[in-house]
Amino acid sequence: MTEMADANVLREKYLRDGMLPTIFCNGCGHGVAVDYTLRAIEELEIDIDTIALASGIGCSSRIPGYINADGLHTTHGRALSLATGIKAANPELNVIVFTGDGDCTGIGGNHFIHAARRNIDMTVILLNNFIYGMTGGQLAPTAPLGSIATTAPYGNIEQAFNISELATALGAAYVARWPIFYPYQPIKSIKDGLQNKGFALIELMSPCPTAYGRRNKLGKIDALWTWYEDNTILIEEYEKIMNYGTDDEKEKVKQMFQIGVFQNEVKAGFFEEYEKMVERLIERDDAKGGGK
Ligand SMILES: Cc1ncc(C[n+]2csc(CCOP(=O)(O)OP(=O)(O)O)c2C)c(N)n1
Repeated sequence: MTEMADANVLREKYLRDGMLPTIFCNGCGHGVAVDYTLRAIEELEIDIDTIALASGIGCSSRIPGYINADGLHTTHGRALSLATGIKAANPELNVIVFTGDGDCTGIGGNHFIHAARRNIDMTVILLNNFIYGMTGGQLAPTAPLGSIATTAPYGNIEQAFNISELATALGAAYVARWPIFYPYQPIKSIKDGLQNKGFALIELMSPCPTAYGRRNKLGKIDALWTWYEDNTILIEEYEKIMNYGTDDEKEKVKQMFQIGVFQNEVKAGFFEEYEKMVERLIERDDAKGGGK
């Protein structure tokens, strides 16, 4: 592990001072995601001018505004489409998307499914706080069963999206999920995602004490962090229990969020495949006499 960069140095180098302080509430994990991303960029020595950011709408989608890189703050749920356009226009760019669970899997769900299926070359940092934070706490499609939200005052009765498993099933090249309070693994995953040529999803479980926590008896940050501790399990541990555990242990871990790296494949992203196709067609036309 390289030595951790000083936070003030990162702030000076990468943040737009005039945009600070952020809109994030006390105890929100979104600012930590900014820190992890900047550390990943710094450790990989990526020139910030080669980065293009995109986001939709929501607290998490405000992040590109704080980072001194070119970016698009787009419409709700459409960050991945705009990011696809950026990558198509200039495949040299490192495209990073910041999005929320509502933005990406609620209103933007279909775009997410197809961007992952097509393995579009980009890094998506999805901040899953189980709720529509910015608009005051409507139910998100990721909210666990029983969650209280403004639109679910008697408890959520809908099954939740398992975002990382969905992306894995769709064939995204890189997929990882970490609670935000793990300091090293998310940075490593963001680095791996940035270096991966295909669609990289890093789902960060980010607490929202204001819109989710207060309604769910998790308003104090230590209660939320304990909840994450109690309700997450490393993929390797999960598999061990499913193979060798008792029935009770298996039932218990099935209710938990698996965390870790779900998928890490080396395969060409969409635009690399596209370039190859163009080359094939040029060769075919050349063989036919230059298309004359
Ligand atoms: C088309 C459209 N529908 C609804 C909204 C209202 N809206 C703005 S942000 C938001 C929810 C964002 O939630 P999420 O993506 O989970 O991000 P968070 O704020 O929790 O980080 C909604 C519903 C909008 N701006 N545009």
